[in-house]
Amino acid sequence: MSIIALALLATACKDSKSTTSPAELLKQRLERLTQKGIMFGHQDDLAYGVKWYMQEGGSDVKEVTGDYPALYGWDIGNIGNEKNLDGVPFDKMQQWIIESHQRNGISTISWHVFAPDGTDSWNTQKPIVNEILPGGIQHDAFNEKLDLVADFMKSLRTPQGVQVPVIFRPWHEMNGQWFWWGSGHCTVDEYKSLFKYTVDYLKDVKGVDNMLIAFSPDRSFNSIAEYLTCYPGDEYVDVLGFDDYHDFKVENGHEIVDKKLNIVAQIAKDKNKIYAFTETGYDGVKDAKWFTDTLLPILKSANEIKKMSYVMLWRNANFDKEQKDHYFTPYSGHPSESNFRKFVNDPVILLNSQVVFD
Ligand code: BMA
Repeated sequence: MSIIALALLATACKDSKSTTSPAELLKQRLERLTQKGIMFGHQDDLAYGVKWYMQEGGSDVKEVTGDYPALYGWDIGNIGNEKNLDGVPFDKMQQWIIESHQRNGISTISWHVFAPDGTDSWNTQKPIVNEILPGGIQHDAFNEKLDLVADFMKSLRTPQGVQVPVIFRPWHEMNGQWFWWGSGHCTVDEYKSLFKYTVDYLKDVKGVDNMLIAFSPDRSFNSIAEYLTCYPGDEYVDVLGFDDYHDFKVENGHEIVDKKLNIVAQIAKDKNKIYAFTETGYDGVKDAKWFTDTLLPILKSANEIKKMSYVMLWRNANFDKEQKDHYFTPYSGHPSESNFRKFVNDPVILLNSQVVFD
């Protein structure tokens, strides 16, 4: 090879290295980690738990298992204010995302959106989606919300200036009827436009390059085609997800969830995408063997089709502040504590210390 060719090759290698975005690096890391196991995640894990509130170092998962989760969920609903919709201060959320990244944890961010006119996510009285899309009366104000989201994403930087990559999961559970972007409150085309607009605006207009994008329908699908009804396209989605709580409460729930997660695994395999069980849990963990006897076999069954990236349990609402059965991982003293330890000790489940050396 001539000197010139070598120099060109060196430049090309250098360029490709310098242009790898934080999001792309996270994608590569997630792909590597699927070979190790399924990361365990928990919403708001560091912010509060069943019996504690906003204490540095707090984590119900750590209290019970001795280790932090590998993945954390956060929600930016109410962005632009001091605290999110569940009382988590945005500056603390930012700090926890950075700190957990520094110990190799990964964060995913959902968004229970308040429309610019104040309409909360669950208020489906009037159509909002067409009002925030281009041409709609709330469009400019919606862009300002997206500006806030972009600022938050960009603010995720270590003291050394390293950008922290996250998995952003906008417009989730669109096939349920409870959110104003959900089924029956906008058309499928409007939904797809909204999803694409959000991603394009954040990435192309605002230059956010530290987020992967997750697509997360709820349980209302029974086939690949149904799952993909609102899918905005391969170029818009990095992580295929699925949220399901309700199916666990019906007869044969185990088999129903198993079938649905297998569908997601199959699509991920066909599309060569990362996939995850993006939200689940059994409120109050009322079955003391739920983790090993219900959840684990479902995860393993999907994992046979294609290796899964993570499973995330929803938040542990604080007993003093909220309803008393809205928690999804056991706390110290809970009847399912030892079962949960058994679950996380299964070789396929990864906690924080198992994702350190990847
Ligand atoms: C729901 C509940 C609500 C919460 C919302 C956003 O599932 O936990 O209490 O406000 O998520 O986190």
